[in-house]
Amino acid sequence: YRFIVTTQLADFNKQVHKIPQSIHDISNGDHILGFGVELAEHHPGFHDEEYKKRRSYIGNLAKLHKILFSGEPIPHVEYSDEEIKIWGEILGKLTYLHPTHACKRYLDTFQLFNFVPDRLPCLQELSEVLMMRTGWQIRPVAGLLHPTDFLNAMAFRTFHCTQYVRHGSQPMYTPEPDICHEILGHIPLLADPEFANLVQLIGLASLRASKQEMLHLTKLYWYTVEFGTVKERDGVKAFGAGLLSSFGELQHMLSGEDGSMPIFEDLDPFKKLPKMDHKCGFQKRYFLCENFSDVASKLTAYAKSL
Ligand code: TIH
Ligand code: FE2
Repeated sequence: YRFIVTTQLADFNKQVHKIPQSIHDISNGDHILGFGVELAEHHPGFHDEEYKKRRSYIGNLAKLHKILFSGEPIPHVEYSDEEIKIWGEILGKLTYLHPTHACKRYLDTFQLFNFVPDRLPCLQELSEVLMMRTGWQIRPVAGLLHPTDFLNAMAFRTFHCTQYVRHGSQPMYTPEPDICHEILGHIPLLADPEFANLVQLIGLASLRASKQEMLHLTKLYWYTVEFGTVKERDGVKAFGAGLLSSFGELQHMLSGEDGSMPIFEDLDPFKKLPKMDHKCGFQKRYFLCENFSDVASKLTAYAKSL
């Protein structure tokens, strides 16, 4: 009997990754993808050695952080004047565009955080606000985390956030997440109970997902939490964090000011979704939802089918 159980388990573990039982089973440092310290050639910081050094310093702080073991707070980063200037510039531009481009629920939760241009908030204080409002917590990460770890952590209401600041040469769009994207894109809506549940749903569905299902869930995450749009009375609004944190992409969403008007489509979680791309600039298509409960019921239906 023991033999059978063990072999079955071994087979099972071959098909799917090891299922984490808690956030402690998920590493924030073992599977960093893409950029990390090795920036790709098209990255705005590719030729900037000082910038790369700064990122690896901040990234290493995140790697050393042990979540909740001994209740260790998220490492504090002393941001330079230049980094704070980039944050302030992004905040200023976005607060000008959000009233017309961001969804109502984002505008409401945004008010909870008194973001000011001359101070870059620390992740620890934001994590505490989320914990009080929705039971979510932030965990620092050195760069883009492997989707399996990233999605699995969402099952435990844990959101991995980068801590470095984007390169100053292109503040209005960066091809990868940075702390401005995390704070201005993700954090406010994670304080909204309905949205917070919807994000956790993707995480829960990912716990026992096969490789193929994981890729599909990553796309569902991508086209909702990162680049989702919603119909409101006065037009299409953004709820995806990749839109909300990028002045350039928000403008593109509504005006296609670069000459390429994006396509809007209904989201069908059972259909094959387009390949994800964030290295070639703005998205070419966005999925348009009715409201958060529409997104949640679509995701629930798909999760139940797994
Ligand atoms: N493009 C976003 C920004 O400029 O804020 C960051 C990213 C979100 C998702 C992928 S890259
Ligand atoms: Fe993101």
